[in-house]
Amino acid sequence: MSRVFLISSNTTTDPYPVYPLGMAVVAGALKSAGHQVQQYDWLAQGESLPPLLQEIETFAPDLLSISLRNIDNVDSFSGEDGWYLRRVKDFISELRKNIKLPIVIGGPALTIMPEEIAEYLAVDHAIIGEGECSLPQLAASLEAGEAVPQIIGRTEPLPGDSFSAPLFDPHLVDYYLQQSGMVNLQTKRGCPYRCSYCSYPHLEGNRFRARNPQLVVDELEQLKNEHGVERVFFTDSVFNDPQGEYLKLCEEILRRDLNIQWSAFFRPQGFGREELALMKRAGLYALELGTDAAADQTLAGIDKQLCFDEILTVNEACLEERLPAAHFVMFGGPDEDENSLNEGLQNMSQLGASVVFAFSGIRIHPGAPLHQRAIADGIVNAETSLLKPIYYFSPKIDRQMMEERIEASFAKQKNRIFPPSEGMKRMQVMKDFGFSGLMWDKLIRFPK
Ligand code: B12
Repeated sequence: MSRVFLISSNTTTDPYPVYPLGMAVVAGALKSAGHQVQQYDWLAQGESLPPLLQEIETFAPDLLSISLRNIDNVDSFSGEDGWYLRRVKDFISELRKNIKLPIVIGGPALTIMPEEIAEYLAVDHAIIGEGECSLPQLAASLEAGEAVPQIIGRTEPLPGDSFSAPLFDPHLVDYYLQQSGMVNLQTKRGCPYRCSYCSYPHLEGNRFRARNPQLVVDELEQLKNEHGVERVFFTDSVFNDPQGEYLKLCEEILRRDLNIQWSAFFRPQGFGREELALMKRAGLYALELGTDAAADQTLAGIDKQLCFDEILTVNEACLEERLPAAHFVMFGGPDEDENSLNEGLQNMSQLGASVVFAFSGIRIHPGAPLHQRAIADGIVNAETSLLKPIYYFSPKIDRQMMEERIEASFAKQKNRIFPPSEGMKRMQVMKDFGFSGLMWDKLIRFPK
């Protein structure tokens, strides 16, 4: 059996430090397959090379696994600072100067553009998609001296109950609890929606694959009892599946009297006060809503398959249940024009006490339908590299005018955030006051 040293290469703290769950999950899978593992988190354990090399030398691994979470920060206002791959490349070339080990890379960022990233980072192997089966398999093949290609394709999507349990490292859990007051867990994979800009169906497949609620609650219980975790974020692409698996999970949490707080991403459609009340009893304390666009015209432009009235209904239910909600909204997407901008800003003002995070332009990810639209609109051509982010901006509106209007409309409101750097500034202020976690939930003042 092999010895695998795992590294999480993510060091961004935007919007807050996020537990390296992908690494923990593949570490769990390797361990179950009989391999020995050690995890190293570049953010928690520091960016200096000597201690890392020391740990690698002591562990004496056969294989080095690097998890790649983000390519960039999907914010059109950021320049080079918001592009993370250069640092990873430099890091890998420094490692190469010191150690002679095969390097394999995986994770969501890699899966978005595997060939281009594998070539740019000059790694030995890159595994697309879920790592639970492929990574232990690679370790075994290399140990047996078998030839393995550089790019390894995806395996069949795992059924929900076969996802590996994350191997939480107690030191890392302590670090993240201290930094952001929470760790994370996945209750299902997949997304059946077709929002034209989004990479989720490509990353996780286009049908929901839910884990057995008992398994999830076992893990939550373990996090609470063994690691003192009181808050988690469920990392599901969409938490509220129309089949209602999410409600079964809440019922199981209640049945086991778990008393843990959690938050998740929701599609703002198909649930109301009844569901919210159940979730709140089960520990839901804040909702991140994938509202995505502000007006019916731009919602249709990204094929969101919902309309603003539905968003408003969900928002009102959240306010009535006194649950903090944040809407993530991108302006400037397909079919944005002056009319939809005006309507969108008017719509945002109807969201009351809830928070709105607005973005300008939409990051084009290869393979997403927006990519084709961007080609048709002359923003990129089929050969343009998307390794460094390129943003879709509707040709029907002037970018500068649009951004000025958003800023003016949001001015002097604590719970309306634009440009995205404004959010980071407010988070920093709150951090300085000793807050941690999502933090945006503290911006909400419910009407009396
Ligand atoms: C949940 C989530 C968030 C939450 C995280 C909350 C929390 N407390 O955990 C929030 C909202 C905070 C967030 C923030 C951001 N996110 Co985010 N996020 C996600 C999401 C939906 C899930 C990630 C996750 O945890 N998955 C669960 C774990 C278990 O899966 P995994 O990491 O993919 O690991 C599996 C495989 O990838 C693989 N694997 C992992 N490592 C390895 C290693 C090897 C060697 C191998 C072989 C395989 C392998 O095996 C694992 C098990 O199957 C993804 C989209 C998605 N559906 O994947 C985006 C995603 C990763 N995020 C993205 C981005 C950009 C960001 C931000 C930079 C945006 C921002 N400015 O706010 C920040 C960065 C946060 C940070 N500090 O890192 C992008 C990255 C794409 C890109 N262009 O870079 C994604 C892909 C979404 C998108 N827009 O397309 N995010």
